[in-house]
Amino acid sequence: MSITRVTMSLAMGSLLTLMACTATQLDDLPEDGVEDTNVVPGDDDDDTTNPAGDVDSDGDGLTDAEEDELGTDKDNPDTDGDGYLDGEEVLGNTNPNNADDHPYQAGWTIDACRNDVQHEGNQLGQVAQDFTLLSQYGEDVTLSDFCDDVVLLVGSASWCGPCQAEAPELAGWFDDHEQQDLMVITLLGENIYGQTPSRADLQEWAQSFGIHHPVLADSNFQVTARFIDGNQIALPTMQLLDRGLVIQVRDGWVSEGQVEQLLMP
Ligand SMILES: [Ca+2]
Ligand SMILES: [Ca+2]
Ligand SMILES: [Ca+2]
Ligand SMILES: [Ca+2]
Repeated sequence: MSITRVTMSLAMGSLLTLMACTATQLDDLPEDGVEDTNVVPGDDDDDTTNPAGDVDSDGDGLTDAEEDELGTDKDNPDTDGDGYLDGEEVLGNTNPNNADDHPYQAGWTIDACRNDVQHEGNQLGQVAQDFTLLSQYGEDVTLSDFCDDVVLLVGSASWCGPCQAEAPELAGWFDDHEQQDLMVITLLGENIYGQTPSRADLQEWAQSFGIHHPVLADSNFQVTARFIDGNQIALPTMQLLDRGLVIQVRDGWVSEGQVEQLLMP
């Protein structure tokens, strides 16, 4: 219980700092021409005459008025009890009223377009079909969450030598380009015994190769196979999706140069 409290107060502290910075930097010019010296978290107006107009009773980064609109509890900083503050969830594009929907532990950014993606199919030029699979953190990861990223999907298996050989290089691509909105997703179809990977198998793969991107259990290669013509899968497979999840390379070889080209503004 004490650990939970410490974590909560730390998270709250950093969120409040963030909110305060945002308010200071993004405020519109004050109507009365006097800069608001009374900037508090959740106070996004510039008046000094009515600072109580935007009260944040529970200190979660959302004003009481905003919480009324969202249907969250203005006296509870974490309405759905998933460990993430209401304000933190709104900033992170997750639902503060649904405990199953929350930011990723690893900090992978969830894009605002996640609920607006129109999935088409798995051919070149189409918006890839969605999937949700277990990650090395024991969480479900959904492709749509990265709708505003360039996404590289890599089909692999624990027993696959060439997959092992390229894994550290791909881990480096992600680390080098994460800030430019690259997401690399490893789809692990089987463990070394040819079985569906457990969470421990996913963790082992990630730790062995210094991977910070999602490593997902793709039971029986179900997602990997969507992009393959015929019955034979030659591992590793690579699919490159542009922003909007539009398929640019389907079951082909992808170079870092190709990835960088898509990342260019
Ligand atoms: Ca609040
Ligand atoms: Ca609240
Ligand atoms: Ca929450
Ligand atoms: Ca939630």
